[in-house]
Amino acid sequence: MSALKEKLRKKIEEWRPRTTRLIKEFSNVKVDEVDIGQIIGGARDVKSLVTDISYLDPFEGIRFRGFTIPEVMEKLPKVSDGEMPYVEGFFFFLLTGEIPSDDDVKEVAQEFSKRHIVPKYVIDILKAMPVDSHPMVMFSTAILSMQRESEFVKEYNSGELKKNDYWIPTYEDGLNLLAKIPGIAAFIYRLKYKDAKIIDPDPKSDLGGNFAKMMGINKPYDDVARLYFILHSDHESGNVSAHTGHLVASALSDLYYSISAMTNGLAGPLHGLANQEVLSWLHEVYDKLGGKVPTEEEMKKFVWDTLKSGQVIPGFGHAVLRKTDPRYMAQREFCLKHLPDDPLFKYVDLLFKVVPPILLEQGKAKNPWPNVDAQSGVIQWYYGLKEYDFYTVLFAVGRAFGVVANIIWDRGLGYPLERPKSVTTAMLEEAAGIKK
Ligand code: CMX
Repeated sequence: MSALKEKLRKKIEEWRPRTTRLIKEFSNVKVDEVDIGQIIGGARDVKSLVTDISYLDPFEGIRFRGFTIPEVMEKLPKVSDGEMPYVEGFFFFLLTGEIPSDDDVKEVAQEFSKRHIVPKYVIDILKAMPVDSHPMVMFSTAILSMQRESEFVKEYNSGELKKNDYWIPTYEDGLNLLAKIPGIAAFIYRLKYKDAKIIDPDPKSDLGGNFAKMMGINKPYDDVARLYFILHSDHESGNVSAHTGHLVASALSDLYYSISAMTNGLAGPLHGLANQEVLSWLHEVYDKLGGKVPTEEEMKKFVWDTLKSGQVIPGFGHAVLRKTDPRYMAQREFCLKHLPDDPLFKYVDLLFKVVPPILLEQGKAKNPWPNVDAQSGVIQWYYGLKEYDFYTVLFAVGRAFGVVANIIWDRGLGYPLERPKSVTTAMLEEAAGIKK
């Protein structure tokens, strides 16, 4: 057993009695109430999920295993010739809650390296897909096609697998999958946009460095990849992608089904696709103004025109956050350091100034501040990744690290099938005292 798996076994076994005790002795304790607004309104704020991997405070933003983004960036082991932590170390941290040593990072890197080869049939499937397939469809299909590899399914079907051990083959599926998805993403990119000129992986390089190499983008894109995957990894469990992954896995569907489903949830314009939408929206302004940086007044007019046409301003607002997303701020800091004079960053910077007061004046959005998606595309664009319908695939690679870690723990703690109750409209009317 690898050191990480052994550590995880110990942690899960130590943690399990806490969950068991809560369910056995305190099942009837109320932690929340639900009103009609929440039932019709997408279960907003209903406390009905549990995860110890990240927590999202509406005003502070995300904490991964108790640490803010700046703390994670400061504490985790960094690549010697870069500014960002290893994704491998970050995954160790998500799984265990411990800051990894250099040896821990090395072990995860070795695990990924020995599992990185993408089966040939996946390559054939991707090549056979219509050229205008969205990269998210290709990514999700590639993941789903590998379901036949599932160790969980093999062990479950053997009839020998005990419930307390469900997490073990899930862990194997998780590592197998995470090791392959950066290569699958890069393959899709090169196939679709670079005349199928595929670049071989460098299994000796860390995950971020290898990804940059396979994408064919020079330094510091390796650091951009590390930053991007870490920031997008987890945002507690209620967001559409994480929740979908958890929900599908709760039926004991394996990780290939769950992560493919997670990807499909992420592909919506109100969620991960917003980063693509931000860039296409910014380019509308860019083209209209012939590339010149708009004045504040011109930008305000563009924002109002978008709102008046009934569209949302992509990259702004959030279902939980009530302040500027710290993931936005981390990327903004990166931009201020590495691309302060980039014209598109100037657009984004201007939007940061003009959009919140306009959304406040319009009075609909509960949170007028920017989210992660408002800032991420501009960095990709700057480093030459200009095909913005690919951006959500990058988000999905990152999100998979968080969702895999969560599902391994779900299985370790024996969380059951998810099955909320629905009611009819007539029942709600009756509860509201509406007379027919
Ligand atoms: N532009 C215009 N209107 C907005 C808005 C925005 N950026 N954000 C919210 N609103 C509107 C909503 O559409 C809603 O309008 P209606 O009452 O007419 O339906 C109203 O304000 C209230 O919405 P809310 O409670 O503030 O927001 P929700 O929790 O319903 O939705 C979100 C959250 C993110 C979907 C929404 O803010 C939005 O559509 N933002 C733009 C898309 C975006 O950036 N998504 C990415 C989020 C981060 C991620 O998951 O990747």
